Amino acid sequence: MSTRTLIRGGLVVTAAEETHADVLVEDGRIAALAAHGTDAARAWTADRIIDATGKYVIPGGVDAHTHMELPFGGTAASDTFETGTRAAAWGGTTTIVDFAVQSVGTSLRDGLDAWHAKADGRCAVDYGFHMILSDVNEHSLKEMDLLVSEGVTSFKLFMAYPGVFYSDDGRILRAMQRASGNGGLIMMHAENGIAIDVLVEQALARGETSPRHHGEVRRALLEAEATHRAIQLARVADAPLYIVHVSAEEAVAELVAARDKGLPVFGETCPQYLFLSTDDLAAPGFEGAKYVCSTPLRPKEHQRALWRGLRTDDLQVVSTDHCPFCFSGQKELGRGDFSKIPNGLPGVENRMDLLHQAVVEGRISRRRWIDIACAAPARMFGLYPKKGTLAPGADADIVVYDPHAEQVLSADTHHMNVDYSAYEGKRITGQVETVLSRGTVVIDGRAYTGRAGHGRYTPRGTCQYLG
Ligand code: DUC
Ligand code: ZN
Ligand code: ZN
Ligand code: ZN
Repeated sequence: MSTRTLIRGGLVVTAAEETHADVLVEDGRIAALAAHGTDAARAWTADRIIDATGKYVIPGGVDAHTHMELPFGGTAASDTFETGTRAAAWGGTTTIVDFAVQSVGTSLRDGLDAWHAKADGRCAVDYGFHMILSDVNEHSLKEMDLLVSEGVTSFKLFMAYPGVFYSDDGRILRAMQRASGNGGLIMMHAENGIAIDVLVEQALARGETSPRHHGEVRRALLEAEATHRAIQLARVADAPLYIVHVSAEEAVAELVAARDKGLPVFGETCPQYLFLSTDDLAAPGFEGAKYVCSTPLRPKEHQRALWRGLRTDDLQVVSTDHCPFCFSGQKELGRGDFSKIPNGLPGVENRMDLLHQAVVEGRISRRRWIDIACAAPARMFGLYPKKGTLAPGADADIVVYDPHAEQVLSADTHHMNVDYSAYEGKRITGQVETVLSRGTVVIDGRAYTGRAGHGRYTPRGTCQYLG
């Protein structure tokens, strides 16, 4: 049975253009777009008509960096694939790319199977996987080729977290060389973890145990140094490189320098680095634990370089690094020792709104909003144009966005499974009204109408930024 939905009268915004157009959806895909009011559009019939007059019609968000259920520091991220993807839908994100984890001593296959077991049949929106490499060896290097051919085309390595996820320079180089040959994209957590661990030990010995010291020991210079080193290793391996969660101005400068040389180096930042700062980390008592993530929040002055990088396309993607831990019982594990606070912030539900707020404030254009939140992540990770745009043949992942609605972000009203909001009390102009995932209405005028298991695993192609 064919079902047709017509989204009528809105301003269609993609990364490439803005047009007053009607969008016809058939069998889960976009069948056609036609200028609003034209004979072609008027002739369309549909089972359901969604009136988008005065609203934006935008592609569903693509959040290319989430950690549902991630085991970390003796606990696990509090959003499951079910709760986290539902929250994503509420926030206008219709695709996530989460990180499957290879544990030390196990294969990539085991890690990937384990993450499929967590996610399959539970997600509200579509999902793909990157693979975290924790144990680079002959076997796992060979497995990378297989994963690329199966649609897991990107691999995260850590220069931080010695003893957990960490890879030394030799292992990093080998993985980059492999990626150079098989079309994979290396994603780097660029912080010098060996040096940071020394500073952690020294800080704790001085009795500096509160959350703000997390930000102090994870020095911006050590993010910049690791970023620089990762770029040089990628040059030696002749491999493209994507730096995740860039937070320091000095790291942006490394990216700019590499890109000015024409190197295939890409960068991502996250809303927490654009909107929050060490002021939040230094909140009274133990409240700052809510803002402990790595890379850490930086002094406000760094934000200018991040916004500039987004405008100049030296940073291409904004994703959330969504990795929530409840304050009660989880963040509290680090009372008296900041190094035991599980690292991560909630945000999968807030990204589209926070970036729209940046449009309202004149920091980025409306089309750039859609680029950094939808189109660029889809291109970066081989999902475009199925995801990330509105065009005939694309999946009908569509958000009707009310640019005039006023909302206040709060844990009282959010849908993420976490007991605080990193943006508590923040006023946002703009709100998601209706969301379609492959043509199915999953948010209907601020009501959830989706279901666990609607979301499908989505294998990916290789990075579409490369020639
Ligand atoms: N950073 C975080 O904040 N959380 C999970 C892993 C990471 O690299
Ligand atoms: Zn119109
Ligand atoms: Zn990371
Ligand atoms: Zn992460």
